[in-house]
Amino acid sequence: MAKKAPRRDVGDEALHVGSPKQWAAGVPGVAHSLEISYAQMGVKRTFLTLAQVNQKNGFDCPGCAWPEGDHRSFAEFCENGAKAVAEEATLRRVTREFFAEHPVSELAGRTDYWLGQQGRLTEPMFKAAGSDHYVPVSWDDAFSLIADELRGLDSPDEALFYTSGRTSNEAAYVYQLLVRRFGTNNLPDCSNMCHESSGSALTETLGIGKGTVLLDDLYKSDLIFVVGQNPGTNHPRMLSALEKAKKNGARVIAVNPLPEAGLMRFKNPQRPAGVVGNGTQMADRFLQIRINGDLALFQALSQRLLEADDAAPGTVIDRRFVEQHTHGFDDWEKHIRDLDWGDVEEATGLSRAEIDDTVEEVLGAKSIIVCWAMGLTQHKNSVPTIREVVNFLLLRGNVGRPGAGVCPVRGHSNVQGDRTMGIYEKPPAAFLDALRAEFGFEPPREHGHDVVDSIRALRDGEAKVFFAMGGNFVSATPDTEVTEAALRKARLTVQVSTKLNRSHAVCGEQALILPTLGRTERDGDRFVTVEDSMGMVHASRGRLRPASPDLLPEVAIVCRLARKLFGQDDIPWERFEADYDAIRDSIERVVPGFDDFNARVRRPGGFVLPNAPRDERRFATVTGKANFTVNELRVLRVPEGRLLLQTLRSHDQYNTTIYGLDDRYRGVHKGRRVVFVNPDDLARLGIADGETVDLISEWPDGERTAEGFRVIAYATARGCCAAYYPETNVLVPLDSVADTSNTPTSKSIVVRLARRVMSVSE
Ligand SMILES: Nc1nc2c(c(=O)[nH]1)N[C@H]1C(S)=C(S)[C@@H](COP(=O)(O)OP(=O)(O)OC[C@H]3O[C@@H](n4cnc5c(=O)[nH]c(N)nc54)[C@H](O)[C@@H]3O)O[C@H]1N2
Ligand SMILES: Nc1nc2c(c(=O)[nH]1)N[C@H]1C(S)=C(S)[C@@H](COP(=O)(O)OP(=O)(O)OC[C@H]3O[C@@H](n4cnc5c(=O)[nH]c(N)nc54)[C@H](O)[C@@H]3O)O[C@H]1N2
Ligand SMILES: [Mo]
Repeated sequence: MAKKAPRRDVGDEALHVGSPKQWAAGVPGVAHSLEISYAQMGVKRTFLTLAQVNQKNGFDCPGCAWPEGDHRSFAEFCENGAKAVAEEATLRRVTREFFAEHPVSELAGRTDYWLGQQGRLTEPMFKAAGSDHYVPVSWDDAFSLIADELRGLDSPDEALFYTSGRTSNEAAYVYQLLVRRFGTNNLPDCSNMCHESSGSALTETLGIGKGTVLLDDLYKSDLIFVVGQNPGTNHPRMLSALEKAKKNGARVIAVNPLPEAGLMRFKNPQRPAGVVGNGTQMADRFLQIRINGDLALFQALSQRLLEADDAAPGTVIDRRFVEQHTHGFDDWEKHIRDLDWGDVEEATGLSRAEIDDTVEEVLGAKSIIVCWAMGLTQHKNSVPTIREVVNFLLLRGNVGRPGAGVCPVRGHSNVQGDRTMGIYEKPPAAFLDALRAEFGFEPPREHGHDVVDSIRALRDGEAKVFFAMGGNFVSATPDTEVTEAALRKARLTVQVSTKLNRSHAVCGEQALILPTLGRTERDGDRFVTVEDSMGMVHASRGRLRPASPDLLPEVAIVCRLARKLFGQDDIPWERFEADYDAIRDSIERVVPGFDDFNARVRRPGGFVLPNAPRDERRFATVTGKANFTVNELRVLRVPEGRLLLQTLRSHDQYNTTIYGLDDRYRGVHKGRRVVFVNPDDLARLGIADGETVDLISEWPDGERTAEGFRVIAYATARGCCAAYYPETNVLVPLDSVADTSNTPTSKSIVVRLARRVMSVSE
């Protein structure tokens, strides 16, 4: 069966391709974000709002999870943070009249961009079975409907409760409580598609599913690897931190198939000197790796380090650390010494000289940090790859001391906090025990469904109710057609959302839209808390008037639904809704590390969660030590005439929210259906820059096609290509996932480019 993505894109007729930029941020960045902000919310509101971002008494930027520094400048945000804020603080509104005018079937044919541009949701809406329209519904009726459907299920496991990573700690905590009180661990979250591979690998090897460095470590480090990450677009404030690290003497090595603008040069918009002038050269070394070559690269680096230690025994390997704190070194060493260099060169596309020069840098560095994001986590072998990064660091004792460690750079602004609060389909027994002790009910022990398994359960009719706390499940997940059909089979889908998106249009038989407050908006006199990528917990207080008087905060939505669902209950839902301090007191008793939560989070800047590997070189693994692991190098060989495709973000998008149709740094304007290919590959394939092609992936169950992409000759690594997500999600089958973490393989898909014969109508 051939699966094709329906063409929903507009505006590509105007597509224009210029030359890519060598540097990121600076004047065009600020000007561009202000343009988007003015259009969404006018000049006055723009300045009032942006002045609050990431200030100590303001709200946490809904952009990314990069931590705030201690010394905040007046405008502690970046171009893309400003766009995320503008998207939420927009003055545009989606009203009941809008839904009367636009049937669901029509909305399903619109692009993610068009849907997002319609503005903020304003009141609860309901689509009845068989109807093609959403109509207004009262909050009370909405909760009754959900409670009735949930109670009518044969088993609590027939319901799925998704979370996207913007949800606050308080909302996440009461949400997982409701779900477990109801009786299931079906808590899939965006992490399953994001850093799950990091969590799996780090828990096994270091005993914690998070990073082990603080901002200060970056400033003390000698050498920072930035692997599989595009911070210029996705974590712009990280560039300021790297700039400061470099001032203190650090060197930066970028490992990426693409020469991303921010990694090459950076002009800091926070400083006058950054706005003019040439900016800072970011990467001292750029390893243009082939997609999926990172496991081989880190094995090669480690092998060279072992050899260097042979030549000068005791000078390279941190023997004391290895002996005292690690397990499995001998087996790993034996395995690495057998490394096949032919395989390394084929997998990485790098020369031996490039690797040797990198080893020289490693030998000269007393402390090393490896940062990474989606370029490492979304492959079949992602977990082994990240384990190999850990091996490389352990060898020289680069964990648990200043300036050294692992730094998975998280995506959504509170995705890490949500996991800490128990949003996890495989909760540890200790967490469930603590919940039982706190609330006196027996939480379910059986593991629940993650994202991919949730889609299978819907597809196979095993799940019937789908509830989403934020996000855009339909557009974020792989195998678009399979997933859309699966969601449409649900008896009820419920979306708690700020903005209109595709998951409202591709919905169950019955569907509810529950509009909620965003980060920027006032929630009475209450504040919420979030945890950033480095385990700092701090308060976030919205200041803007809510987009509509009919919005409820996420906490209230959960607590009111719980009261309908459970009736008389021992859990104080009403109190939780009114008083977030009461929620935080409960978190303090259930989640380790939150002692004196209410007092400490009120201190400016908040507090840092304990981190055993970082703080005491203690590793809570099965062996009680940090584990060296043996990982097979299997070169991902691409058949003749095919390329390895990665799906990534443009500069003008936040995941499935499309801010605009430009990708300025890569020279793309007014369109998104483009594929970046190395010119040598184009010559080999006989395809010219500017031609239109279909992207086709071939699988045992048939081909999948994403139609109509303009080819751009681009300096990506040979044999590789890149196109934007979510347009390309159709190419990844549900079963193509990372081993262990079950994360869709969005970064390594074998595709063929098929030249398109334009029909007259196009
Ligand atoms: N403005 C903005 N900010 C965001 C987001 C957004 O959409 N917009 N999304 C947020 C979220 S949820 C997340 S998870 C993060 C995502 O942050 P990133 O991970 O930076 O996002 P991607 O665009 O997926 O970029 C992947 C990068 O990895 C590289 N890469 C791909 N494959 C490989 C490989 O095999 N090896 C190596 N070494 N590199 C590879 C790509 O060339 C690209 O530079 O950003 C967060 N912040
Ligand atoms: N092919 C491919 N697929 C991918 C990826 C990839 O790189 N390639 N990346 C994956 C990654 S890393 C991630 S994290 C997922 C993202 O998956 P999701 O988190 O599900 O998607 P988002 O686009 O971030 O969700 C946007 C929607 O969230 C809602 N929203 C925004 N703020 C709030 C809020 O404060 N509260 C509530 N309740 N709702 C809010 C808005 O309605 C908005 O439409 O996608 C994954 N999918
Ligand atoms: Mo993410």
